Amino acid sequence: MAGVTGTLITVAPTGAEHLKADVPQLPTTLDELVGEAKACEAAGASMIHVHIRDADHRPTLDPGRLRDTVAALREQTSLIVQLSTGGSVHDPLDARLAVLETAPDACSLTCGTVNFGDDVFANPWPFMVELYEQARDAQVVPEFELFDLGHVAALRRLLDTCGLPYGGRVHCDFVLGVPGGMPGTTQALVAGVQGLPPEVTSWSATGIGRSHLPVLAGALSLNGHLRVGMEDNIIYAKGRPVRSNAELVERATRLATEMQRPPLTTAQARELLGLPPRPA
Ligand code: KMH
Ligand code: ZN
Repeated sequence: MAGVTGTLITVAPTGAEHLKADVPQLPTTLDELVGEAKACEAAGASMIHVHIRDADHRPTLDPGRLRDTVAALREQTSLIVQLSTGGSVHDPLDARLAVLETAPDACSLTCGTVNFGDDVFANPWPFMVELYEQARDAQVVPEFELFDLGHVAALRRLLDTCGLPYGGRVHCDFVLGVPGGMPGTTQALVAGVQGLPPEVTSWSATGIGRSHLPVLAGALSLNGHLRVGMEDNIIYAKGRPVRSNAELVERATRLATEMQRPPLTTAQARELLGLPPRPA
């Protein structure tokens, strides 16, 4: 996009899949999440993709907790706050829509149903349209999540049906390597990028698990933006677990900088996504 050069780094610190008992360093409390968010902003992230947990560290879409989380992140960071409307595979569609009532800057919007390991991540067409329209009414910028090549075609249909989202920009994120979706390969990423509608103004990519680094490298070489974080990957290197989200952001910053596309500031990222400047 003219005027904004550099790399948008999104951090997805928690997700809905890993268990705290298995991954104690996963940020599941509000304090842990805000601490990680601050460290990730200092390391080069400009957007945070947020899933929250309840007092027992289980995924929740509780509106009160979501509101408190948005408020705390706004107060203590200048990160763009993107709430997940995907939740966990067990969340009902109405609870996922209600996320928009908690006043985030941005939200995820997955462009179709996909097998998700042994489960199904349901995103029926009428739900996608409803989420799209409610996000526009609430002045929330959607990020279109593309887990499969069919999702790229569904994004085309969504833009034809509903027009441009709030902010007038179209940003999407490839999530590759979910068992059931597109594989985490450069070939799959290239196929996805080649199929993007011309209205798309920016895209990022993330690879699940062992595809994290190959997808990151592929995205950088294709001029894409990056998403990293423990939602997607808990192994830093062979035999070495991730210690914190910040170290994944630090690595992405190093690689993007070497590729002559250093991280965007949060103000630049807001411009890229069509968000108004943060109130002073
Ligand atoms: N947890 C996955 C079932 C999103 O955040 O919008 C869905 C997901 C996508 O993580
Ligand atoms: Zn997510």
